[in-house]
Amino acid sequence: MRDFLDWSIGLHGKVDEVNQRLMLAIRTGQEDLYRMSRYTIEAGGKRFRPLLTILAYEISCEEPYSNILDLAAGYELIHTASLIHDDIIDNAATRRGRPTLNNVDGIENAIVVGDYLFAKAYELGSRYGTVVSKIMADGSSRLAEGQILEAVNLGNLDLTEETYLEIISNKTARFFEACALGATEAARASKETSLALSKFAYNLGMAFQVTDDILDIVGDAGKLGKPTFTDLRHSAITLPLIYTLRKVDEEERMRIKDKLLSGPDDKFDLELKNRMVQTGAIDYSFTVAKDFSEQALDALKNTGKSPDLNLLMELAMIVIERIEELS
Ligand code: GRG
Repeated sequence: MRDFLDWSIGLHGKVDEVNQRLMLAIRTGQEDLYRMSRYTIEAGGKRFRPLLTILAYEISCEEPYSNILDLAAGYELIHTASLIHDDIIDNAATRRGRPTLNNVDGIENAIVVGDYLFAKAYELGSRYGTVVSKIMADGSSRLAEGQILEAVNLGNLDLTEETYLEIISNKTARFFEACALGATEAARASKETSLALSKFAYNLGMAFQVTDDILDIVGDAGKLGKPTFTDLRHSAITLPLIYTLRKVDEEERMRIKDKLLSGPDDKFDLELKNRMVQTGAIDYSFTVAKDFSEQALDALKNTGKSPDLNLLMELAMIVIERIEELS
């Protein structure tokens, strides 16, 4: 079975070029701002969004991918800014296998670094014209909408699967979609190509986020580079919990609710994880993730054949195979 690292081996050159653009974009004479910005950029990450942007561009036109590197870097900057702000909100201690920026340089500085990266992202996006800038802005607005919809539903054990899907659609999938849409617009792709790639990216994002939520429960913290059970600790209601609550009786439901709202409890985390396995909640969530991955593959079925298309198709499979790899 191939994992994400195997998948990206042939793309290391592209990742290096994206990293160079990122370093150029964040350059500033304000040394502390530069150091803090570099800290988060150098922590790495999978660079999913820039790679998706580059591959979508290459599939859409014959131009060299160097044309799209700034946009790819712009998307990564928005993503990184959102992670910095997310870590502040969650008071998270580690990210990408390192102490978070809020942990190292304090919340006040981390807020500003997030804002700075966000501003620099738009500087890069603006090089591609107003339509691409608007696509970028729409993707970012959806991130904020998803984050707030999630926040106002923290601890809401009546959250429906439908609202959960709306949250992850906004906070993850729409941004993946924006990467593909920005790339196809910059490439002046046909409507069909643009639709196929954006549909692929959206469903990939959905599969990715459902998988992420499963891994938060069954994942191995060491392999993930971040702690597990963070959703439960922050009362974020995700699909495995929604399904479990549907399956248990009222008494157990009340007990889970009390326990979740009464603060961290390692023993209860493990107990709940076991219940999620027993009730079939993990299997069900996996089926949902798989369904999105299949829809992603389906979107590309009439797009022809090319090595880049094969890479995207493999990605849609690898995204859900992460569950075995990382748990
Ligand atoms: C508009 C900048 C901005 C912020 C809006 C805080 C916030 C409000 C949004 C955060 C939304 C959020 C945390 C979405 C989760 C997205 C996600 C799946 C993160 C993990 O992505 P990976 O696994 O991370 O690609 P790496 O580290 O590999 O890049």
